[in-house]
Amino acid sequence: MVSLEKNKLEWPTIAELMIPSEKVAHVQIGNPLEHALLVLVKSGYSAVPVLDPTYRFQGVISKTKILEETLGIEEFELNRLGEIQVNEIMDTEVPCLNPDDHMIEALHKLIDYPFVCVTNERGEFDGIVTRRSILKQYSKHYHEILKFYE
Ligand code: 4BW
Repeated sequence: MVSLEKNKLEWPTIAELMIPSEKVAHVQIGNPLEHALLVLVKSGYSAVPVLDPTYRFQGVISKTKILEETLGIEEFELNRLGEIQVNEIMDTEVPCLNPDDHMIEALHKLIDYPFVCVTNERGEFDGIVTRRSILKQYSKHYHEILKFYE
């Protein structure tokens, strides 16, 4: 919660801001692209986290990446969806956050990414922080400041 009491700003923690893992659509590294595309289409998200069987975060898979991979010279080769695994094409160069990071860390990372994964000290997946949640917090903060100086 944003509080201006005693002129001191209190920001929510990353743990308070994140969507917890049990509510995040995800796929596993060994899943075929066919399954990943099904999860992406059914959930309506353009990209979701990829986890290993021990629930560690490994990367991000997107609809765009899957479509790029299946685009042949003249047409989409949809038969390839069952032949390629998620870990072969997922993005691995993506930033992460820790649950005790400051919110400003999330803001910096969300400039370039629509969501950032939160992992604990063992690399296990805790959830995601989205652009939406950060924008909501900064909007709330802005209105609190306006009220404070009225
Ligand atoms: O199904 C949806 N429900 C709601 N309430 N909003 C949605 C949904 N799908 C998209 N949106 C909206 C959100 O504002 O469109 C934005 C862009 O979605 P995206 O990226 O391109 O699929 C959403 O912005 P956001 O909430 O800041 O989320 C940023 C990105 O985080 C999404 C998606 O890749 C990922 N994401 C969000 N919630 C997720 C999730 N991935 C897996 N599981 C979730 N629960």
